[in-house]
Amino acid sequence: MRDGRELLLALTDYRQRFSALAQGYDGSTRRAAELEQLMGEFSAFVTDEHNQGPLTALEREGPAGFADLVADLRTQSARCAAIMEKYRALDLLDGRARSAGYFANVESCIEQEFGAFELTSASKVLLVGSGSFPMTPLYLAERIGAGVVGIDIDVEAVELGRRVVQHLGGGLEQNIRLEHVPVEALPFTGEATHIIFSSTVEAKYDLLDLLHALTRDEVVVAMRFGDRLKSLFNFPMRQVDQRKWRLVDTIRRPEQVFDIALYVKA
Ligand SMILES: C[S@+](CC[C@@H](N)C(=O)[O-])C[C@H]1O[C@@H](n2cnc3c(N)ncnc32)[C@H](O)[C@@H]1O
Repeated sequence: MRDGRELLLALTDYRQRFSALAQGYDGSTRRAAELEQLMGEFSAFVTDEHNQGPLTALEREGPAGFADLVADLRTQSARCAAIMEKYRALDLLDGRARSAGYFANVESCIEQEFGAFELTSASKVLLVGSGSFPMTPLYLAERIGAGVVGIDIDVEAVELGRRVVQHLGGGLEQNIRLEHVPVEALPFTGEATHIIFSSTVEAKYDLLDLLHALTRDEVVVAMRFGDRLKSLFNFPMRQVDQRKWRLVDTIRRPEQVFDIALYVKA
């Protein structure tokens, strides 16, 4: 097991490597293998409970600059998660990867995502942070037949995402729409039966607050998040305004990089 000092060195090293890879993105897949390797290592790191003790000790001790290091590591790793999807999209579009198999790593999540609030082909799902490789919309459209609108603040992600959906074909494009539009300007927000927030969307709790006035009374929200060790990679769970939203379930997934909190209107 690492001690606090070793953990601090490991976090500093991860931040440096993520930051260099994020800055090095140039629209090509030159550094894709390097990033994939780092992301695999970091995912194992944030799901290894042995690292929790030293992290808690460090948080208690609070060495100079530690809070900034953690916040920056989260920002840089989130940027890299988005870049990973760009690499996947570019690989697929350039014929370097097969489409099958891409659904596999998110299936375990999506199947459990809404707990008792099941999705059907009549569901209308809004995904905030759809990314360049929109795995969640693809899965929901393909397996459940639900209609999905994904939005993203990154215009390149929306464009790549649209090309991926088009490329995969099979009628998926009829059920999936990807937009570079804020939630408050999207008419679909008022129709959605289910909303999913990607875990690496920093503004997700501010947006949830905003969405209360814009959504149907019976809407169910799945908030992907990561606390404790997982908050090195994910934006953590926050208190919500209890006059607006009620936490009805928390789905913990020890082996996966993020967990899911389910909210309904209070
Ligand atoms: C890498 S994940 C995408 C996960 C997704 N591909 C899926 O299918 O589950 C996060 C995405 O959220 C986007 N994002 C971050 N902040 C956002 C915001 N405030 N509104 C919309 N999208 C945001 C990022 O640009 C990034 O593409």
